[in-house]
Amino acid sequence: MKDKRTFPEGFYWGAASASYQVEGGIENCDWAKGSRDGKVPVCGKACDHYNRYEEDFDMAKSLGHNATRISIEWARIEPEEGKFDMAEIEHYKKVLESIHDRGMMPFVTLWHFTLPQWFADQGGFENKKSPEFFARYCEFVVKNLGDYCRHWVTINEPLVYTNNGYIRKFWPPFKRSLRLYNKVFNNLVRAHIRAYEKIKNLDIACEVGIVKDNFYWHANWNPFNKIAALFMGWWWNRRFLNKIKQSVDSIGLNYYFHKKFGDTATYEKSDMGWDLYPEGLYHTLRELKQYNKPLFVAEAGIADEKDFYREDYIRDMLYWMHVAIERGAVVRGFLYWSLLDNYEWAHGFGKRFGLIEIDYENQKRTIRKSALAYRDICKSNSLHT
Ligand code: IFM
Repeated sequence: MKDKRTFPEGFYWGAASASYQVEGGIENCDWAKGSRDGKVPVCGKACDHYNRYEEDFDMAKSLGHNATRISIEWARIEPEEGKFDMAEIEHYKKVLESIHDRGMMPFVTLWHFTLPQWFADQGGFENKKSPEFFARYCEFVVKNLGDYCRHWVTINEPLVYTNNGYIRKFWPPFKRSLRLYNKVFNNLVRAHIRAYEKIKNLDIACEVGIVKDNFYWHANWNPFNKIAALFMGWWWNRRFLNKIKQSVDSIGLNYYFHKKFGDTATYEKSDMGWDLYPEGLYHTLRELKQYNKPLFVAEAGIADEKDFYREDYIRDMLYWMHVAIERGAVVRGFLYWSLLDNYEWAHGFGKRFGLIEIDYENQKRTIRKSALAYRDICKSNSLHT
């Protein structure tokens, strides 16, 4: 007989996306400049989600989702330093209303990698004034949209940002400098804390969290490898969180990677070439238990154009998430990355993470088979294993 695993009552089920990756038409940010300079792929119209969000949320609802994660584009809200665009606030108000109208709970990220060009021109998060700039923007958004959202996230994946932008030269601002890396890391810590204070001053009852990009770091028998895994657990997973832990109400986990030092095994891989290691979700959730904050999986997903692995990968991750819950992790939701195929940053549109396939020629949306399997889990709030 099949084993039925039921998730906590009121569990949030859905998918995540981010403004620049899906909306289209954002030209006044550092990524758009990077594409004009030929350093990253052009994003252009992306999925035209800016105009098609109702159709997209209809599909999410039909897939049994009761939650969705979006982000607000800073460059739209504050296109020039200190000048805020109320028409864009109205736009996001409509977006949030349309999420609520479909019975879904919005989780909103205030900053998901892209910087307004005016801010990038002043050094972005290298600038010592950057925490204040960021907090002022966050305060403005929450003042104007606070009635429509209770779950705010300040920053998405701070270490991915610092690593790709300041070590690997892979993302704007395409630099390699440990000094700047540290500076940006520290300013992101301050930016989060300052934004947290300002948002909580406006509305003490809303939830303000962070979304952290954690790996499952593990090792074979070798003690040096074990030390390497322990060090990386601190360096990558916990160092940022330890600095902001007094100023978060919840922690969102993005889980994509495991790294086993001294490993000789081979694994099935996604189209990104990333190992499929669903058990890592259990370990990364367990590691976050020490912060005593409610957790949610803010992203976990797979690039899989043929939709060959996705259903099993989701099911396996949910199995491990359930084990983590059984063993005491307070997990309140799972947001698959991503609702739609989208712009995968330096990889462009070729990598397809979506529950919904996008034909970029005509913007046609097609629900993938795996999305229907996930729908059954979302609707029944349970997993049959
Ligand atoms: O597409 C990204 C997203 O913007 C942040 N988390 C990881 C995803 C897949 O790489």
